[in-house]
Amino acid sequence: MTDEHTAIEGESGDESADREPLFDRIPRRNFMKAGAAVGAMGSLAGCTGVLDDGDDGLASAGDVDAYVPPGEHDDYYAFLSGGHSGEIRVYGVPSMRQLMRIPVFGRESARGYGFDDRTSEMLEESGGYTWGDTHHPRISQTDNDYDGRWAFVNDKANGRMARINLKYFETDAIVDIPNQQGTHGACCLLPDTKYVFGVGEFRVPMPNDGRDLDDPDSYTSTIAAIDPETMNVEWEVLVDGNMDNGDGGKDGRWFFATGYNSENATTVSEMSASDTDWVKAFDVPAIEEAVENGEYDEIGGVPVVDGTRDSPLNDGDRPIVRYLDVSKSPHGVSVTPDNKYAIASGKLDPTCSIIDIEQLGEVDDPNDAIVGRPNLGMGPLHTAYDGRGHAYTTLFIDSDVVKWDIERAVEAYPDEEPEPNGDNESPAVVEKIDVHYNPGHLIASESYTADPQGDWLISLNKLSKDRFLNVGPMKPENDQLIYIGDDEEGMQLVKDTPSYAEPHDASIVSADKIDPADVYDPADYDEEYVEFDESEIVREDGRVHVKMGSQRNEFGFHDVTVQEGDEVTFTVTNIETTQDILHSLAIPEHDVNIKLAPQETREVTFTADEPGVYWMYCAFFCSALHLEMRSRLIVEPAE
Ligand code: K7E
Ligand code: CUA
Repeated sequence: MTDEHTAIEGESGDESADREPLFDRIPRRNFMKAGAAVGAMGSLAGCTGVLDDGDDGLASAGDVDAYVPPGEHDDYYAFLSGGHSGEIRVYGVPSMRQLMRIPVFGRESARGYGFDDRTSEMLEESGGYTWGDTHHPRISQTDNDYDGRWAFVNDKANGRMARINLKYFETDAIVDIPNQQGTHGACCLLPDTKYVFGVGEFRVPMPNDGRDLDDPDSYTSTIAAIDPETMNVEWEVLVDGNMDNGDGGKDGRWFFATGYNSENATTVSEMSASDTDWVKAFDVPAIEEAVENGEYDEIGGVPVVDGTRDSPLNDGDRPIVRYLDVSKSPHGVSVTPDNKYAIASGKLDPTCSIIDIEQLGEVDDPNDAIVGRPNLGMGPLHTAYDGRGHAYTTLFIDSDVVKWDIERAVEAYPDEEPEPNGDNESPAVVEKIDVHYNPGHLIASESYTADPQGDWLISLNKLSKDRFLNVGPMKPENDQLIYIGDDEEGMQLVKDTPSYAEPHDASIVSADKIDPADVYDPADYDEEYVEFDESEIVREDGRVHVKMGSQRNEFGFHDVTVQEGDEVTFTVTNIETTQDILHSLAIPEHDVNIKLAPQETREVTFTADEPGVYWMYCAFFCSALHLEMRSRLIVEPAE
């Protein structure tokens, strides 16, 4: 992923990329997996022993050092969704410093996102909505490991999926998924990210064109299989009931989705009436075969395969969708690192359901593939893994993270499992830690791969209550960092991190698996690169095309004169090759604002509709003469 520009040494003399990471990465990883003493880790890290073991719930014991000194780098990137702020946030782990924000579904002025022609057209063509609701950031994998290419994230609000290019940490594609109203779950089919799946949550008439308005029994939802390269929807499968979260298996065969409304209801009490709902297991190669054989209807421009229970495609020996009965309104589902089990969390029931993936392909009754139902506590939502055989599940109602032993839960089922009443825990429970408060997702480092690192876990808590300075009625949420690398000491709460509304899921990726560029490569975009001394103005029938370079501290033209009513396009290149040196083009009273990182070109088109003088200026502080970096746009009155 490198190119000739990334190696350029800047005038700012930044050497930080060459520094040693905080912890010695190679030996650390193996010995943490073996559950070595934190003291040993501390000596590597120059540990200072920062935690007390008071009874305030802060930490049980030990001295985990999550301190990352100034100038040092973190070991991991964490990609957190931003919920209805419509973005992705990038944190460093373990420092929990926020490193960057990536706008996805909404305009964002600091990055000029949704202001230049390219990104505003992308937002327009994917529906023209001004906001989105990101929940599940998933990172592309090759051979069940992060490959550093892309992040994907859903839009629960408007049924879309976006792709973020991890060379530039920017959104480069958005698809408006046909036939889906709310796309909730998002995940990849592994080992090689053959598809990105969007899981449709809201059941609607199919197609939703005014038919069946008051006939909720006929509403349906679909999963959509999206090609990660083209971002085209390849096919969809229509099912009974709604769907919620999803996870793809690691050997290319199965995809799992939970659902909470097998009742086909439209009110909350009806939706939670039944004692069981489904996990649906989609047999991907069988679906692909049905598509190849033309066994689908084309709806909304995509092949839609019928995966409802009565479908003939679910009749033979190889049903395309298997419906498993699990306890009431399951929420999260995630596949274990070894691809042995899919674990679905009960939400309105204190158990998780463990599905044996191998047996799923063999048994006649899919319910026979359920091999465990540990009673964990109140409100299990999501589950993550440490690669040492433990699962970690958030308990929303109890405000706990529960650590449990997966194989022990399988052994205990059904005879040793207590009645699920919340008081008696499964013998599989190893320990619980209080979190503050009411966790939704949790994520462990590289938990979605075949090889989790087993050191850090973030609990994404919905409420912070009084743990931070009061900032008014809307409180920050609280992302808590928990050390899970020591099975003897147990889980240790290390850090509270206030966060803006609202992270749902996250992915934590080793820093060395992502290789972002320092400057743009003009070969990666279509806009014309404009050298500073080749700046030119092209005029044609009421259209003015200004092509100009920019550098410290001037634009290619000091004055640009146009006529009132002209349609004006600026193509502007930042010709700098020095990392960190950004310029921008801001034009007051014309809503023009484009960001230009080194070697980047952006284009913006607008109408000059008011005569007058407008100072075009650079909005990034680029040098001591930054304030002087401005030119005039002169709009002459129409005759
Ligand atoms: Cu549980 Cu959208 Cu993954 Cu929120 S979902 S918490
Ligand atoms: Cu260029 Cu400020």
